[in-house]
Amino acid sequence: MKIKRRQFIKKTAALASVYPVSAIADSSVISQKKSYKKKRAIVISTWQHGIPANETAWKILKNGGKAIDAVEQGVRVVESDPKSMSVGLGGRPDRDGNVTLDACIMNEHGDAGSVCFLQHIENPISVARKVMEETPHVMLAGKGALQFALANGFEKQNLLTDQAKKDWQNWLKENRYTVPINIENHDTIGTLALDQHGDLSGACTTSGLAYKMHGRVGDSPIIGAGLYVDNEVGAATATGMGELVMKTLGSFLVVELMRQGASAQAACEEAVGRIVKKLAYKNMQVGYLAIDKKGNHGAYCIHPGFNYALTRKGKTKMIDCASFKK
Ligand code: SD4
Repeated sequence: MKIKRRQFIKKTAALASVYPVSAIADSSVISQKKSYKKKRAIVISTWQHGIPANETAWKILKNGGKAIDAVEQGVRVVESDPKSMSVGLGGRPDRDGNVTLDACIMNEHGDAGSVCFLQHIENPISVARKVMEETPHVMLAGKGALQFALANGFEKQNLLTDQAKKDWQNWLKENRYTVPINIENHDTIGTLALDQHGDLSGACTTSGLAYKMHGRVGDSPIIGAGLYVDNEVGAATATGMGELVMKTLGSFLVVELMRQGASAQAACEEAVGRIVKKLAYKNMQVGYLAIDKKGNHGAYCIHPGFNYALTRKGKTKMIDCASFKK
């Protein structure tokens, strides 16, 4: 980073000796504006909490910011909202009362970063971004991920809110510690964005299935399962029962189908098709979201009930997703 900055300062100084600084600034603004006009930005996120995520992401996209910043900042809002009880602070705990978080992020270069089974950190997506940008690795887990976060200035905190604790204690009474597998106990946020430069990025973050077994990791931090981005083709993210998504490597599948010519919509439908053809899915929900390189979007899920937020030209709307089961 430092070397790049020094090189930049040197270069700018050299240019300034030939051109006045105002001329350099003006010409770069003009060339940026030209390229912005060529692409139509879009951001799309899972579920109702996709609205605040998209609104934050849009502020970045509309000013010509990068998709990677848009998706990170967007999902951070949801991670930090204690009322959103499936992500970050306030996320529902595992069946032993621990809030354990999974998150991953991918940029337009195909770089990826991920954390799983991370405790005590409100914004795992930003830890995942640091893993991507500042380590030679893709994924850090558990104590190692926490150690890395703390070493990078993230604060340790209690993520189990009073409400989540109360719900968990009630759940323990009624459910006698059995792992719940149904379509109602989850709500990950996955966000995909195409910026005005034509670049794609994605982020996915969750506290996973509520009352899962201690140590369970879902699809959301697994590159290719909960999220995949290929800047030549498109991006996809998943929500729902992670085990079904992992067994079919769903997000990678959606992107690969788009590479072979499927529309974003057809690719999501085919990826759901793989699940319902091969796996027991009766009470389990999975939903996919995808955007292609041109900003077309698609979505499909197994059961009715999945919805997503779409933002384009500054306008956000919620859309009910088409489903395999009617
Ligand atoms: C998981 N896929 O941990 C996540 C949960 C989820 O909507 O997406 N909920 O399996």
